[in-house]
Amino acid sequence: MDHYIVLTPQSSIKGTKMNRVERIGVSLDKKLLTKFDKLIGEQGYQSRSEAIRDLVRRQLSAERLRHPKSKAVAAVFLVYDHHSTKLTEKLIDLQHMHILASSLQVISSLHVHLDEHNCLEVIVLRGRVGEINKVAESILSMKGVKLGRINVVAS
Ligand code: NI
Repeated sequence: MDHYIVLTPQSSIKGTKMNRVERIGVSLDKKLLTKFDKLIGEQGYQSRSEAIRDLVRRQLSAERLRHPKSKAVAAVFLVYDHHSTKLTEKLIDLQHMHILASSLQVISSLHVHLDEHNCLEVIVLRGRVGEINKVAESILSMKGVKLGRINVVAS
C-alpha cells in the first residue's frame, strides 16, 4: 500500500515577503516509509515535511557544489603540532594573503590550544567552490597538519 506525504507550508516571519508554497504529494511503499520515519525520528525531526525539505535543500546544495564557479562558504578544520617548523607562520601568511582577495576571503578563524603540542584551527572561507577547494587542500597538505577536514556549503 502506498502512503501519501504532503509537504506543508513553511512558517513565515512577520513582515517579510512570504515565498509561495506549493503542496505536493509523494507516494511511498510502506517499507520505505517505515525506514524513513525511523531515520528522521532518530535525527529529531518533528515532521516528515521538514525532513523532506531538508533533503531537497541538501541535494540542491550538493548539486551547486559540483560546479567550481558556484559561490560557497567553507570551514576548514585542522589539527596540527605548533612545534612544526614554520607551520603556524605559514598558516597566518596564507590567511593574510587571502583577506583582501576579491574572489576568495578568509572571513574568520578560531584557534584552540588542545594540549601541550596540538592546536585546533578552524578557518572560514568564502568564495567560489573551485578556489575554496584549492586553498583548503593546500592548507591540509602542509607539513605538520595531522588531521584535516573541509566542510563546504553552497551560499
Ligand atoms: Ni595553539
